[in-house]
Amino acid sequence: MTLINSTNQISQDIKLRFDWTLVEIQELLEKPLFNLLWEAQVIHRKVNPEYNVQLASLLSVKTGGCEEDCAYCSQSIHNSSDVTNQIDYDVKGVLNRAKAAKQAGADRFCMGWAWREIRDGKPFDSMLEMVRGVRSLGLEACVTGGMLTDKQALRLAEAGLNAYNHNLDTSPEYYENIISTRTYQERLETLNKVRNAGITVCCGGIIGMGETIKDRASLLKVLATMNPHPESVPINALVPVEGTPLENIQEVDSLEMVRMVATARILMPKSRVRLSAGREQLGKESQILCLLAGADSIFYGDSLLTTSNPSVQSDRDLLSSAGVSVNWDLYDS
Ligand code: SAM
Ligand code: DTB
Ligand code: SF4
Repeated sequence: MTLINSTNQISQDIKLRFDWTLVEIQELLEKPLFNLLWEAQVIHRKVNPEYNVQLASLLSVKTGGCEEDCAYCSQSIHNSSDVTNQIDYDVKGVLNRAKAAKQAGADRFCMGWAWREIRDGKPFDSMLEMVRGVRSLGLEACVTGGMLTDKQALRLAEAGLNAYNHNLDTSPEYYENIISTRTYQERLETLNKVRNAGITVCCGGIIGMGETIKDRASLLKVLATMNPHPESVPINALVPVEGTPLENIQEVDSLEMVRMVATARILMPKSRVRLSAGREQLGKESQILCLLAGADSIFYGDSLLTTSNPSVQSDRDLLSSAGVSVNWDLYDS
């Protein structure tokens, strides 16, 4: 008999695979729901027996005016969404927001720039200062700012950046229906630069953009065959924004999110699976199913980048009602 006496040992027993096939992944996504939930939960309980949930707060440091044509995005100059009411933040403003996020209980602070790519110069120097400042507050720092060079990735790593978010968004096959100004290959190259600089990779996608189940499986296959797996995998449901080509698309069924999260947990057992945009449309019960099935992080705070998120209070209530362990001592009451 093998005695397993620590969480670490239990999670060491989980064998990671990097050779998942499209058929296997689609079969998981389409399994009878209870069987899928059971399979995901067995793994989730092993890797996260206390059901800890990482709270990540998000701030749009530079909003709007982006040259890319992502069909879902309010910040693209190709779309007519009105995001002009948001301010651009300086270093002090960002660090004030990071402090407030920490006081509200966040563990991670994610900063977004609506850029096609990072360019050297004052805004990049400020980004580095923001990263150093966020780290010195004792928070994990994550940045999303489009494509970057090897040298910029190394400078971000030196500043202490923990993670860089760059999503693949959808399958390679469906991608051209969503974005034409940047290729899938360019996205993969950006992810490699991040990885080579020693920064952890935060990479996921969006469901509800008109893709098929096979497309979802194909996106997950790209992620789950990366070696190592992305350390964090944000799963977003489309937030339909007025002025974007996807504004009137039919809302995705909440159980589709549950299936996506559960499958991601099975494929990438040790990655953080973040239940990301679209939680307002989900409802309490589906969110709880996602937390049960494998989500171990949420975006926490009243807003995402340009759209709203469940309120801090409703998230505290959600986590309490699920009995999910969060380090409550961190919270301002
Ligand atoms: N410009 C950078 C980039 O594209 O990498 C950073 C910001 S971008 C807004 C970050 C990610 O947010 C996108 O890749 C997409 O997956 C997600 N996102 C943006 N708008 C969304 C929406 N309306 N609904 C769901 N997810 C969205
Ligand atoms: C991610 O995958 N989702 C976040 C974060 N990474 C940067 C962004 C969600 C944006 C939702 C739409 C908005 O608020 O503009
Ligand atoms: Fe620009 Fe990022 Fe929005 Fe695409 S998702 S338009 S790259 S801000």
